[in-house]
Amino acid sequence: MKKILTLCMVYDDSRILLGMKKRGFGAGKFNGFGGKVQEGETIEEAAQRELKEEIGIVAEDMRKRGILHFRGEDAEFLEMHVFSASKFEGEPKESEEMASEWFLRDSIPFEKMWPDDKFWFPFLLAEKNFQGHFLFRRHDEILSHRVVETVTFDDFKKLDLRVAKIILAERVRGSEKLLRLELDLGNGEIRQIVAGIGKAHTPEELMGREIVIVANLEPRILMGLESQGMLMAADSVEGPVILVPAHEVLPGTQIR
Ligand code: 6OG
Repeated sequence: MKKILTLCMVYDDSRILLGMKKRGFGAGKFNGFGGKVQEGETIEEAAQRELKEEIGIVAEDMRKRGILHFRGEDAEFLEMHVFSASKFEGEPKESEEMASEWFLRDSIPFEKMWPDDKFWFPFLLAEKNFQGHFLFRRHDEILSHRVVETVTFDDFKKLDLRVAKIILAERVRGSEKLLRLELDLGNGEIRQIVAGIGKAHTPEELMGREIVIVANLEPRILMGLESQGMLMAADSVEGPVILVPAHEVLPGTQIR
């Protein structure tokens, strides 16, 4: 069963407010403020309620910042919704559950906090939204983790991703990895890109194939050649491997 939890971090330009949990889950650790979402309330309402219950303040500018997924080897699953706030009504006070304390942003007591915190705090404090996946052994050891900044759909739409057909491929003299490609983008548009895929691919096998490129990347000079875009490739032990459409489509087709 997946448990949904909230966590609200209160901080300003120089300090962050942390609570020392006195009892229950996470006792003895510093953390933000939060708890379980109850039946009939939204996740945002739960975040506000917990903040009020634990230290008696009401956030005026609470914002959703990220979701962290925790898996344990026993398959228990926690989904923690992280919020932040910097303006609030009331004075933080001690409750039977929590005692709070301000820390300077450059002396956060990570050694007395949950081990995942040091991985996502940099995103939080840099005002970036994030998502993370953690695999835990028991509750104290992280076996693997991945935290990334989330992008909005509008951010994504800024990328002009297109299918391009390779009409020429050759090795760049003096480089083991670089290939120079000429690409057909449809409507008579021909582009040159320089790509580091020469370990996993030979020029011969690439001729006539379709690939995916970021077509609106700022041009770059590599080994004296202008690269007018970037192809998409997946890292592998033999080097980057190209991504291709499953069926042939018209050169220049937009990807969305
Ligand atoms: P109660 O169930 O006691 O609320 N919490 C975690 N916080 C961090 N930073 N890392 C974790 O790693 C956590 N697991 C739980 C969510 C528990 C509070 O503890 C947080 C809740 O705010 C595993 O009401």
